[in-house]
Amino acid sequence: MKRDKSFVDHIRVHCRAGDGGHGVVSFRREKGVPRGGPDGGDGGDGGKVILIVDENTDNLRSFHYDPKLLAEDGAHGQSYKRHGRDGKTKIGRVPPGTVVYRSPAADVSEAVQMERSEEGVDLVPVCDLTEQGQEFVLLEPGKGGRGNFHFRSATNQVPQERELGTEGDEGIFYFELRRIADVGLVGFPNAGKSTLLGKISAKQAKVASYPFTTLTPQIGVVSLGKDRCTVADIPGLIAGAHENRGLGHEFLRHITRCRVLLFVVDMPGSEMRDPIEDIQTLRTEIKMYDEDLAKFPWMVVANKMDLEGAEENLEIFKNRFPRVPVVPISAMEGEGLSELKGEIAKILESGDE
Ligand SMILES: Nc1nc2c(ncn2[C@@H]2O[C@H](COP(=O)(O)OP(=O)(O)OP(=O)(O)O)[C@@H](O)[C@H]2O)c(=O)[nH]1
Ligand SMILES: [Mg+2]
Repeated sequence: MKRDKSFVDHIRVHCRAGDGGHGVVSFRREKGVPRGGPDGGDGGDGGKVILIVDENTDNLRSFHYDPKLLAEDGAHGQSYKRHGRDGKTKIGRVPPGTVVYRSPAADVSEAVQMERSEEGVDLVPVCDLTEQGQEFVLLEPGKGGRGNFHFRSATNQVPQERELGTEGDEGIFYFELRRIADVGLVGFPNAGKSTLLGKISAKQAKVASYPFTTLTPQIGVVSLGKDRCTVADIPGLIAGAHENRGLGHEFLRHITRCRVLLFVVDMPGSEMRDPIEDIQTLRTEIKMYDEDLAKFPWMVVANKMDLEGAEENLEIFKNRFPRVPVVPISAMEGEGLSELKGEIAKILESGDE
């Protein structure tokens, strides 16, 4: 697992609920009473760590600057049976679509070591925060201990006992933003993804960018008859992406945040590019990165059908991959786009169930 400070859609956060305050041993002091009864108060409870979904927060940037959620400890008890103050709850505001994982690491340095290790980190999914206002208690706090006032009895007027507060839960978590669009356009540089998105995006609907990373995938709204969907233009992948070549992991992470994948290939190809090889490389990259990602519904968009050699290559391609759905288009000339939208609607429906 890689982390780069410029990417704030994926971040390690050190979280700690507050410890409970200790109960105390104390005895009343009053004029004329040489030895008063026990009056040691209880410690306060620690503060919880809570995550709240807030749609006004559209990224995890605040955690980039301050990757911690540390709640306050409960205060210790005091004499006169005074209860220690409870620690304040720490609230983290996250955008809808935040998925939280817990690392087995006990502290930040161990987590960093695990990230760098060959085996990677076995993260445990903790919660998937989707609804505006949704709250999730990430960490439970420690309880305050009882003061000696509680330990008085008929036989023991001067109890020296008290309880210590318990420790709050602590851990290393990863917050990740999920789902940037319904459909992801995947392909090598220059395949025509941006051209295609420009052509199929609804004219009025503003094509929003997704500004949370340096890669800035563009998101377009595409109308499909009475439905609409969002389509993300993910910058071109290159071979070796799963090993993180050319920011590969960042591309691939965006891809995991779509529901279905459209592989855009340059069908006429060139001396450098062969559509069959391209698809094989792209599929391999995806599979090597994440087996689950390889199971996403997908199809091929055969682009640049207006160019010479495209038809012949398309035949060869279909023979080579008889079971892969292929839609031939020319993004530039606007050919085949309504057929393509029909296929997008179908594949989205199939992935719906
Ligand atoms: N002839 C022809 N050229 C096309 C077609 N679609 C795109 N192009 C051209 O191919 C080049 C690359 O198109 P882009 O849309 O920028 O490609 P891209 O996949 O977004 O590339 P990256 O952003 O680098 O990954 C541009 O010069 C386009 O004009 C097409 O259908 N036919
Ligand atoms: Mg582009």
